[in-house]
Amino acid sequence: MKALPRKASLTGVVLALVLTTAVGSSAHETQSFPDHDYCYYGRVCLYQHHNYGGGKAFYTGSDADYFYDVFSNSTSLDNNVSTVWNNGSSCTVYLRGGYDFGGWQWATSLGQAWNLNGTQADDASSHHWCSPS
Ligand SMILES: [Ca+2]
Ligand SMILES: [Ca+2]
Repeated sequence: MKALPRKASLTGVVLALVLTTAVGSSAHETQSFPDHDYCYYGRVCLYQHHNYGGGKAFYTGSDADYFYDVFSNSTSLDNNVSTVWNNGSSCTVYLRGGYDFGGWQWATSLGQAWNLNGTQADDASSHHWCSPS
């Protein structure tokens, strides 16, 4: 993983990459679309390409299933996230490889942003605030 240049302090960086065997077999949640306007403070912001490129998607809370979610350019979000930026107000956000907070987890501390590579590249399917699930 490569940390992206950010204005915010990167102190207190905590990384927790834990591979788990559980990949959720979920009933997909009701379709919900994130607000695409801007990565306001308080949101976790996901991008289709590295370095905040391509489609954008912003969430204020946890999301158990990206199956029906789309970026601002209408591209599917599921298994297609390449940059994560935690612009939240209080917690680490945990990207998960599977639905319902299953599969691998990738911790992004407050103010931190990453280009996702390797196992995490184009594979995020849910995220949870403050704890892995
Ligand atoms: Ca969703
Ligand atoms: Ca996935």
